[in-house]
Amino acid sequence: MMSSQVLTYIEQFDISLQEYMAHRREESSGVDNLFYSMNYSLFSGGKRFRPLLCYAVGEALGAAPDFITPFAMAVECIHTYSLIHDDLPCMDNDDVRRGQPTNHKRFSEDIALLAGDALLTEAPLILARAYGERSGILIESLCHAAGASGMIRGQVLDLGHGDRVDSLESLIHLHEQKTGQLMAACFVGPALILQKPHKELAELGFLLGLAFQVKDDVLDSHQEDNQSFVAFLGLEGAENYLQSLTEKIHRALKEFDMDTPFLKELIEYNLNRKL
Ligand code: GRG
Repeated sequence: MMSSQVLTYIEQFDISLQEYMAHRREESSGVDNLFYSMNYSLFSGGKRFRPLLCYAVGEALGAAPDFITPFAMAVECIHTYSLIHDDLPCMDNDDVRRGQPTNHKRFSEDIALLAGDALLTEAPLILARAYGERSGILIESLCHAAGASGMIRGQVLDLGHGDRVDSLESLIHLHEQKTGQLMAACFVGPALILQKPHKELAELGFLLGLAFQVKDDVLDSHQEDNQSFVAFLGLEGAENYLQSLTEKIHRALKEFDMDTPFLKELIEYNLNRKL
C-alpha cells in the first residue's frame, strides 16, 4: 500500500504522460493504431516504480517535481518498450501481462514491435525537447543504461547468448544489468539535471534493481526457473538476501544523507509488494 503522497505523484505523472501522448498523436497523424498500441501498454496498470524513484531522488536532491517529469516519462517509455518486446513470440512469447492480453495479442505482432520501437525512440526525443543544453548528457546516460552496455546486455545474458550464468555472482551481474541499470539511471538522471555529483548514486540503483529482481523471483517462486535467485539460494535464502539488500540500501541512503520518507517508502514498498 502506498501513501497518499505517493499516489498523488502517480496521478500527476499519468496526467502529464497522457497530455504528452495526446500531443505526440497530433504531431503524427494517420497512425492511430500505433498510438493505441503505445498507450495500451503505457496505461495498463504498471506500478510506476521507476518514475516514482526519479521523483523521490529528485526530491532528495532538491528538484521540483515538474523539473523531473520529462525524465521520468523517458524512463517509463523505455521500461514499457522493454516489456512489450520481452513478451513477443521471439522472446518470452507471453499472452498475458498485468492481467491483460500482451500488446501483440491485443493488437498484432508487427504493431507491437513498432510500438516498442517508437517508445524507445520517444525517450531521447522527450529529453532533447525538455532539457536544453543538459539534454546531451541525459541522453548519453539513459541510452548507456538501456542499451548494449546495460539493460539489453542483461537480456542477452539472460537468453544465454553471452557469458554463462552458472554462479550466484554471474546471476547478480545479469540482474544488475537487466533491471539495475535502468534503476541506476533513475538515481543518476535527477543528479545530472541538477548538476550534482552522481557517481556513487548509480550504486544505489544497482542495489535497488537487484532487490527488485530478488523480490520478483520470490513472488514467482511457484514457477520453474533454474536461473532465479530462488533456484540458487532456495526460497528462504532468497528472502534473507532480499532483507539484507534492503537493509544495505537503507544504510547507503543514510550515508548519502538521502534517507527521506519518500525514498524509504519506495524501498519498503519493494520489500512488501505482492505484485
Ligand atoms: C528489450 C526485449 C527487451 C528486453 C530488455 C527489462 C527487460 C530486458 C525485459 C523486461 C522483462 C523483465 C521481467 C525484466 C526484469 C525487470 C522487471 C522486473 C520488469 C518488470 O518491472 P515492473 O514490475 O513492471 O516495474 P510494471 O508492470 O509494474 O510496470
